[in-house]
Parts: sequence; structure tokens; C-alpha cells
Amino acid sequence: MAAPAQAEYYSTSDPADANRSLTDIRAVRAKHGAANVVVKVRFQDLTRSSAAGLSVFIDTDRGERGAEYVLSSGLNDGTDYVLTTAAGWRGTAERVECDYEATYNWGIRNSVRVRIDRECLQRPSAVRVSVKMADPTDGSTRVVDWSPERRRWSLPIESGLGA
Ligand SMILES: [Ca+2]
Ligand SMILES: [Ca+2]
Repeated sequence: MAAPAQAEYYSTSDPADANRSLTDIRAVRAKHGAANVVVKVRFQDLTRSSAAGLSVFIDTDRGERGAEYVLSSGLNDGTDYVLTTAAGWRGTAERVECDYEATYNWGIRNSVRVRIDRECLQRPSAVRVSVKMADPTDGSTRVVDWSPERRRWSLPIESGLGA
């Protein structure tokens, strides 16, 4: 008998290594279910007036260098977010028209939850994720924090039944 399929998870903590920014990344969790990829990023302190930005890179093709998709978002109240294809480690101007959303938990939970329908990603069997915070989003004095490391991927997360 086959074992029941499970949603596959990835979870890591991140050190307090970017403490010149309130949005120092402290944890990343990801879940790859039958329908969605969900990535949750927890920060030291997420405020509605944040000037920082977040990039959630998604790898769906290990044979191609860098990311295939990136969700880019601000972290302030009222921010926009967009899912585009990626070339290497940069987003392109090519928006992916599909079902995805980002939700922001300012205050106690200090987290952002990104949900991307697997159809957006052409239903990959596995994904890897990498998360980058930049505060502010550009400029010479910005603070940058990556998880797990700069331009490094999580372990592969295979699709399961949950999410
Ligand atoms: Ca950190
Ligand atoms: Ca890739």
C-alpha cells in the first residue's frame, strides 16, 4: 500500500542579522500543496509605514540558473504586489495573469503570506524558494536580508495534497 501523500513543507529560521532594518527576516515557511504554493515570511517588526520591499523568488526549473518567477511587493499598508516571470535573479516586465495574493499581518504577527496557485507556475512537481528583503527598496544605504542566503535556494519542496 502506498503511503498517503503529504503536503510538503519547508521551514527555516533566520538570524537577527539585519537589525538596522525593522523588517529583518526572522523566519520563512513554505508549503507546496496540490493547488497552491504558500510562503510565509516573518519579520522582526512589520509596520504599516515600512519603506521596505520583499521579493519571493520561485525556482521551478533547476536546470535554468536563478528563478523562474518572482513575487515583488512593498511592505506598507496599501502596497501593490505583482507576480512576474524572472530571468536569473531579476523579475521581468512579464506579469503572470493568474490567481495569487499577498496578505499582510502588521503588528503582532509581523508576517506576510504569499499564496500562488500552482497554475501560475505551470504546475511544477517541486519548487525551491528564496526570499529577499530590501529596506528601503533601493538606494545606497539600503539594508538587504536574504533567506536562506543571498541567491541560495531552500531545499526542494514537492507538491502534496494540502494547501
Ligand atoms: Ca535575518
Ligand atoms: Ca531555475
